[in-house]
Amino acid sequence: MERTFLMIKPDGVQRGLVGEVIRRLEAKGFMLVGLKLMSVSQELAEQHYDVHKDKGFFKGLVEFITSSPVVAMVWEGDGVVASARKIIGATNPLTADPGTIRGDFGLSIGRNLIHGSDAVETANREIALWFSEDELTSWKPAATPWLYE
Ligand code: D4T
Repeated sequence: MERTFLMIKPDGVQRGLVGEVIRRLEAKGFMLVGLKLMSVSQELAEQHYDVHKDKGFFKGLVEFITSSPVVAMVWEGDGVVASARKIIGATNPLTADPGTIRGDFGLSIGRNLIHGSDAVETANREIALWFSEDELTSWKPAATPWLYE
């Protein structure tokens, strides 16, 4: 089954939106298989955003992500990578559709509340970066037959 890495950024945690984010993904039917509140080291932040290391916003982004705790999560389900990106919404919260997390709660690109892996390969890399195998739990929700044909 497909897995994705989601991270509620410091603004989402500070604004008390952790429950709201988890509620939306649970209500959709996705399964939580890993969850932790943590402070992010400089090294982890730089590795996570390695693809952006030459961009002008990289330094500020790393400072922001390391400034206050985040909630790191792994979610599982058919098509979860692309679907979670839709639930999260466009990178810029001002243009993100209403009904998405960023569209409903955000105002600026540098405070866009949550990260979601952009492809299955990225998800696998990010899950391995943020979680050890023994921090992930495989389980079968009782609702599974009511979610999948
Ligand atoms: P993430 O990776 O956080 O899920 O965001 P996106 O996938 O939607 O967007 P991204 O990779 O292009 O950007 C990563 C991260 O950098 C911040 N950012 C981005 C920023 O502060 N200024 C900018 O100009 C851009 C493009 C926001 C998300």
